[in-house]
Amino acid sequence: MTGILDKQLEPIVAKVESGQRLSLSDGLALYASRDIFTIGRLADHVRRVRHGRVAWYIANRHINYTNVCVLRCKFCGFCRKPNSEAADAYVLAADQVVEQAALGYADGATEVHIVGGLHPTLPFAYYREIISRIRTICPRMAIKAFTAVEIVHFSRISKPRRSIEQVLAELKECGLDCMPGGGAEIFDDRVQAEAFPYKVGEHDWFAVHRAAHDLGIPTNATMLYGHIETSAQRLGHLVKLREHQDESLQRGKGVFNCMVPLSFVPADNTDWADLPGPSGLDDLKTLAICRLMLDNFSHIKAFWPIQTIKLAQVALGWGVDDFDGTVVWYDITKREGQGTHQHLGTEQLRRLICEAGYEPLERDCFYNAVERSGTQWSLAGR
Ligand code: V47
Repeated sequence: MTGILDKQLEPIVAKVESGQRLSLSDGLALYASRDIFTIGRLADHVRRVRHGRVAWYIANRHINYTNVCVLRCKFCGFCRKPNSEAADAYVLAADQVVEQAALGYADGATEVHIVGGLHPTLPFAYYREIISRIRTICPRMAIKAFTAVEIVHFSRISKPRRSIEQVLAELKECGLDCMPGGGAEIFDDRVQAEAFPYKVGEHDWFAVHRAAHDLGIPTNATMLYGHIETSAQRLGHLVKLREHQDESLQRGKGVFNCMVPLSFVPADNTDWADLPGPSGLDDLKTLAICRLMLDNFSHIKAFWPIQTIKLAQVALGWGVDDFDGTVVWYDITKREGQGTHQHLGTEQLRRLICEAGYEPLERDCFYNAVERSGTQWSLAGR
């Protein structure tokens, strides 16, 4: 690569070009550098080697079954206290969850993404029921559900109490296909004590993902960045994910399908309402650094309700290969002016990807190419 303005980046560029793994201190040098265009071009180089000009997108539907949560995470504007008087606290009945999934299925969604708060009284039977009924009514739709934090909660509230492995095995038996990456936040004790002291930390998060991978359930990974954490803490987080992925790849069952960096969105009703979120440049740099550090992850996702549509478009040139998704309804974060209805049609997604200079390719939950005609779809070549 020519035209590197920051000479400190030259050895890092050489390492990436020769396929060598970057160290945590290489990551720190990338964060410290103001030569963001070299970082972007380098991440784009790695992305092109893996995916050419293809940008994946998915027809999916999110369902957030409750915003009632026993946790109090500083960044979270979604949760409502148990027994809260808040008019907008809600719990969807199993029928409502299944109905929303069925609407998505009829509309051609290939994946449903189900997560919610840690509700104090919903029994484990509720979660089993929604997965089993969706499996029966929507046989071809992938069910991606429950973060590691919810899985630990289910293990604690189930009667008789179940281990993490038992919870996952039962949910898999009911029809769970895949798990999202939420709840990871930042793997650092100091940040956890300050920002999410009551949530499970890295030990349990990894224990759940290890157990899922051993059962052949693929999962995603996330990092919530741009609040109180340092660059070194972000990089520590990425290195831990990379090490876990090495182990999972070696065991040869389930792995992390993709990395979803989540840009902190200050939310009105929280302690952190006045904390500034990361700048657009920090977003791009972080997405690029995820691509460069996570050399054993196939996919880096821009989730547009969090990254914004325009940044997700630009991010396709900064290491991102996955522009997720049709979404339809999302309650966890709301950027200015957005309500819970957060929807892009598949034609809009294709247009946005083309406008950014990439080739749109629809995928299913497992990154198989999808051929679509309206609401009808099949896997390419099958
Ligand atoms: O775990 C909460 C984050 C996550 C805020 O796996 C916030 O494909 C920014 O994990 N600002 C849930 N982020 C969402 C999530 C996710 C989303 C899309 C796709 C996938 C996937 C996973 O949202 C939480 C937390 O880290 N979050 N509050 C906030 N104010």
